[in-house]
Amino acid sequence: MTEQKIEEYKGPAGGWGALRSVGKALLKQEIPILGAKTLLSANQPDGFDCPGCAWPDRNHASTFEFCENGAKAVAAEATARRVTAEFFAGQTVTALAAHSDFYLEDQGRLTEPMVYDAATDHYKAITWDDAFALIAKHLNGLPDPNQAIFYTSGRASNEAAFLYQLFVREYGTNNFPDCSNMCHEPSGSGMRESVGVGKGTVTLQDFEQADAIFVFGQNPGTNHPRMLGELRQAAKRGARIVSVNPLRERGLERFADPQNKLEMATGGGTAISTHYFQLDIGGDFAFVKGMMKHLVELQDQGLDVLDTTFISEHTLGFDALLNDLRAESWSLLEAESGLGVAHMRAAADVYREAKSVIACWGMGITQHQNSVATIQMITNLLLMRGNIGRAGAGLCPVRGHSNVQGDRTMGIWEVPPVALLDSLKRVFDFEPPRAQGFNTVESIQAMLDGRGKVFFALGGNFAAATPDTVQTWKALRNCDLTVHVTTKLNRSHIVHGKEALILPCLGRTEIDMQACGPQGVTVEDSMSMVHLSMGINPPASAMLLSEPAIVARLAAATLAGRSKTPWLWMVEDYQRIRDKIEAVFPDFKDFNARIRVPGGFRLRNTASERVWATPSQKAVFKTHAVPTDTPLRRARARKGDAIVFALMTTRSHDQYNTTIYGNDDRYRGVYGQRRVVMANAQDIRALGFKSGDWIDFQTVWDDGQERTARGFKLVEYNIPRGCVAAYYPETNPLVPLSAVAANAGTPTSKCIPVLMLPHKSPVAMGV
Ligand SMILES: Nc1nc2c(c(=O)[nH]1)N[C@H]1C(S)=C(S)[C@@H](COP(=O)(O)OP(=O)(O)OC[C@H]3O[C@@H](n4cnc5c(=O)[nH]c(N)nc54)[C@H](O)[C@@H]3O)O[C@H]1N2
Ligand SMILES: Nc1nc2c(c(=O)[nH]1)N[C@H]1C(S)=C(S)[C@@H](COP(=O)(O)OP(=O)(O)OC[C@H]3O[C@@H](n4cnc5c(=O)[nH]c(N)nc54)[C@H](O)[C@@H]3O)O[C@H]1N2
Ligand SMILES: [Mo]
Repeated sequence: MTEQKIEEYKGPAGGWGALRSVGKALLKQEIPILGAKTLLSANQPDGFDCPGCAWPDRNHASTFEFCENGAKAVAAEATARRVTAEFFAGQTVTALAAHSDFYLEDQGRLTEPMVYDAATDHYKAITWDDAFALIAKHLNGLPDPNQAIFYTSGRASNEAAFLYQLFVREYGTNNFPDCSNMCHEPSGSGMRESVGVGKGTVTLQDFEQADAIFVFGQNPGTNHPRMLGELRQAAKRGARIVSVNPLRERGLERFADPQNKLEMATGGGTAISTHYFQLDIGGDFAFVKGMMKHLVELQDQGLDVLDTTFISEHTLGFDALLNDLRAESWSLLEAESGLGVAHMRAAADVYREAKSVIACWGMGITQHQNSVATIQMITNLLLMRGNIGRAGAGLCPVRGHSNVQGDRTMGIWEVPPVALLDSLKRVFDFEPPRAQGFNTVESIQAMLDGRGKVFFALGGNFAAATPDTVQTWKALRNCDLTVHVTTKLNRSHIVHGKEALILPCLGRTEIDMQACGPQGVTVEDSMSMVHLSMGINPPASAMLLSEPAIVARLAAATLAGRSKTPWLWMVEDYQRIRDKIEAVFPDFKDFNARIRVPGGFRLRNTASERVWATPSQKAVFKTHAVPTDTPLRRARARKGDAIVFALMTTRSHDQYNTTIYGNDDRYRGVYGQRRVVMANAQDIRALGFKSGDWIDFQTVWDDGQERTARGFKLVEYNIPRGCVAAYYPETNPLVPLSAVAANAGTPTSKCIPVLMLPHKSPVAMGV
């Protein structure tokens, strides 16, 4: 572990720091040689798709692109460490529970299926057949299939996800909570209403042609490092890059490409953002509205800043928006964004001076109560100048997990489209359930009040990733059975139901051998490119099964005698699964042929062709008032403006969601620790604290429940007053279950009203 210190990071993002960090990760996982070979196969035509993130790669066929994030994710999977039955024999689950999340994952790859034995409080080995029989017994014993809940994390391949949704629907429910519910759900909801597709409209080629790129609430230096390559190229050819973020993220300021000899030799790097707007947490809605108001003012003065031809040919709802913007008060927009009108005008001027504009966004936009409306404001902004459906322009929600978009395409969706259900019925000859299922938050509520009895997870770490930790743990413990398909040990296996199973699976880097030979799987990236992924490493253990095989064998065991689907035959050769995918989804025509082309193919995106798949067949301008009844405002009205802070719960540089690689957040200058709170120096003083003091967080909510997270060290940081930042998942106990985005249900993890009180009890372990 590194020494604890706070020290401003002055270098560029990327560069030597990134190379050194990867070297350390490989050493830590004890895989210097295999690891290096594995790294070189990421995102290569004959290699595996990088499990790091959903950012696309250049044709999936270019020379190796170095990525610190990807390298760490690959190293974590290719680790030489193993968690065996002996490991579990050595510790009770109660003893395991006392360890940190970091410790649990750090033990290495799971090697065989395990079942919880309540008599001894140990996990012990179980055969695959017995494990499937146990799950089948529980599922078939439920009076109503809607009492079973099937979670998905976004790493599952298209093939695994397709079989999974088919199995669950043949079983009889649409209870498909997934990580997307906590992530880009609002992007899908907002864009579908506005432009008829729930996916980004741009490709990497658009990044080569954009004159301006806006990055709202996203930290690519840490979470999508390869995106910095595109931003760097854009900056070099003179495109303007505008960052909108309460924090000055290093990767958005300066980046050195580890593959560029000159930048590496000089330590210089390339300046990324030409403009940086440090607004208040949650201020984006008002900020974008202000940008649009400025454009309308200019147009009203006789300047030709709007694309009136596009607006009249392609859109509806503009007049209502126009009237709303004209009537909007600048002072309200200033108060809500935290920035002066001059800033909103300056950002709008960059926007209008650019012929083609891309708008990117991440969790800083989606994890808010008002996120759907904010995404629709960003969409309005682009529509005003026809910046959707032409070269160099468009919407770019930057997805997280490497196949989270593909999983949704395959039907992992608690609100299933009618067309999907009809196709499933036609192709597989069964009656799919039509009722809407539970999303992530609804699943937790259902498990809490006894409506959910069996919880099954295809990947992920539900206990640590979800909000309201105390409630969520109660919910999981309330289940009759919890099952996790997983690569590594994590909190969700320790916080378990009355009966519990851990089912270890192959990772994406590993060779997947089935009856007809080694199999590849497919994934869809954030720009709708679908391509093949082939593992290259020998499996971490001979007893691992692939995710498609686990789902197929479970389906065969559970649906024996009532399913017409040839489950076991389909997994002998994944081309058979892909043929069925093609039969269900018309966009996957010639699927098996098209993925043989290096780089794969792009799924049709109607909005990018200016075909609007909305009920009116037009793109729709959505008008929304500035929200004034927000949890933050209510909390401040109750407790006082000066003491209620807006807390964002965010990622450090050394973690992948709930997987903690280490305790450094290099670009933010935080080393050797995670229990810190980044706060404005004036706020620290005004509260009577000094930098380095310890505080406890307490959520200000109105349901009478106390939510606290104890023991965070105050760090002076360049962040607007009234705003603070701390790391997730440690802060998840603070996020109330009922704090969700309107029309999307996403936990509002970027804006929790909190008090910071003097620290009382010893630093908490765990979560
Ligand atoms: N290394 C690494 N890579 C990852 C992940 C990881 O954990 N580690 N996670 C993956 C996943 S699943 C996802 S979804 C993505 C997440 O990638 P991001 O979308 O970048 O998510 P966060 O790190 O949570 O950070 C969000 C950014 O939003 C800013 N922000 C917070 N509140 C606001 C606000 O109100 N307005 C604005 N404008 N900005 C705000 C924060 O300062 C931060 O820069 O990354 C993926 N890639
Ligand atoms: N407070 C707060 N909460 C948040 C967020 C936030 O910003 N703030 N972000 C939210 C977001 S954007 C997301 S996407 C969710 C993430 O939620 P999840 O997707 O549920 O969580 P992860 O941490 O990505 O899951 C990591 C686990 O996946 C397993 N795993 C890794 N690879 C594989 C594989 O190939 N197959 C299988 N079966 N398992 C594998 C490993 O056991 C590992 O422990 O968290 C959300 N929660
Ligand atoms: Mo995510």
